[in-house]
Amino acid sequence: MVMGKKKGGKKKGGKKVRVTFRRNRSSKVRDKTWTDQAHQSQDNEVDAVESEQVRAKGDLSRQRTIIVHDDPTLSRAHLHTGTVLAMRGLYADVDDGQQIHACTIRRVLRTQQIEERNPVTVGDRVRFSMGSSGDVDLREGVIEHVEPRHGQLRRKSGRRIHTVVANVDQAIIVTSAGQPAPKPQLIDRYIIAALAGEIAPIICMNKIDLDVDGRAEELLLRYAHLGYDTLSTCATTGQGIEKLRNLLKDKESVVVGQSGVGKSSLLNAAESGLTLRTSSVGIQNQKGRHTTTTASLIRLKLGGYVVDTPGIRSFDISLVPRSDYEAHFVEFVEHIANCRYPDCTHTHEDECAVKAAVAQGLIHPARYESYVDIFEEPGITP
Ligand SMILES: Nc1nc2c(ncn2[C@@H]2O[C@H](COP(=O)(O)OP(=O)(O)O)[C@@H](O)[C@H]2O)c(=O)[nH]1
Ligand SMILES: [Mg+2]
Ligand SMILES: [Zn+2]
Repeated sequence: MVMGKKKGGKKKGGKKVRVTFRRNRSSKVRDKTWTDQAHQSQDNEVDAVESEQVRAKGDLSRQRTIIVHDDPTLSRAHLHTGTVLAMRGLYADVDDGQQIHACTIRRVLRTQQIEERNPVTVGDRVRFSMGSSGDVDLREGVIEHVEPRHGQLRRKSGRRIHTVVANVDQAIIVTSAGQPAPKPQLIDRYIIAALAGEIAPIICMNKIDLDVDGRAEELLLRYAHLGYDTLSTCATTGQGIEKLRNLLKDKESVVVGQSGVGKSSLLNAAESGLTLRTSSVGIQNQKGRHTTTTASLIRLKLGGYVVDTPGIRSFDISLVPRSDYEAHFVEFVEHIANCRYPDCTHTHEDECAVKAAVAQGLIHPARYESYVDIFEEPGITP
């Protein structure tokens, strides 16, 4: 056990907490699995490391009571506060406002996180200790506590929950007019995930220079009509970058979207001096994923911060209850009450007011199709 020993004298301030441990958690197998996750991505896409295990029935078996030091006067006095900038394998880079510390995560905290489903992730506000005298490496911090979050973007990754980012106000959902071609359904998935995580979606159509037939602008307009903030940009010519800057200013944002749409290029264009790695289109289309591989938080000189994320090819939103999807298709909402069946899913039912609205041209057929596809297969993006 990692927990507790060194702080034996402070038990008075502790609180008893029931924690469920994974079976065989003390065996080497688990550690190996944990470490392996740092180097593998399971679902054939760029993936962050600090995914957490979703509890499967029978997967977790043992419960123990542990002491958690949660009395601020006793146990937090020695703790530092910081923000997680990036996750690197088993380490979190934590910025305390002055410098960046490589921190590990208290194992008992990880175990609690499995239960509470809140792993340490980019954007988290954390409290950490800097090694005590008994520690071998004094420069290494240990995250002891994660502050409650607002605005988080979560997805499913295999059997795990992957919290891509925490504590952001808005998600800039980037798509591109070409190379790669826009995937409207992926936009809708990101919108659902953002809204479910209490993040405001903004739709950005990048590589607008490749929009030869105006179809990308048309797609963007579809979202503008729904009331979303939209912008069309070209990272190479600077078109729309001023608007992007204004959107980012003094806000906490995450930039999401498929690999190769130009997320990193846009941020480089928006913030002078920023040099995020970008990929060449040629390499991008092959196997190369040599660019952004994990999410990273960047403080902006213009105010606020932004999290650049690796391209995620598909976005499994099965964490969001299916019955919530209708509420995240804003143009459906006014019709829902008129469906014949109160539990209408707007798929197979007759006398469905949403379907009627599609037929009347009040709802764009592509949005409706997207809804049905996502409803039927929340885990798969075609
Ligand atoms: N034509 C064009 N290419 C762009 C634009 N923005 C980015 N690119 C190119 O698209 C490729 C992928 O960009 P990158 O920023 O790495 O995409 P990311 O994976 O979303 O971060 C790079 O070769 C960029 O030079 C744009 O507005 N127009
Ligand atoms: Mg990138
Ligand atoms: Zn209906």
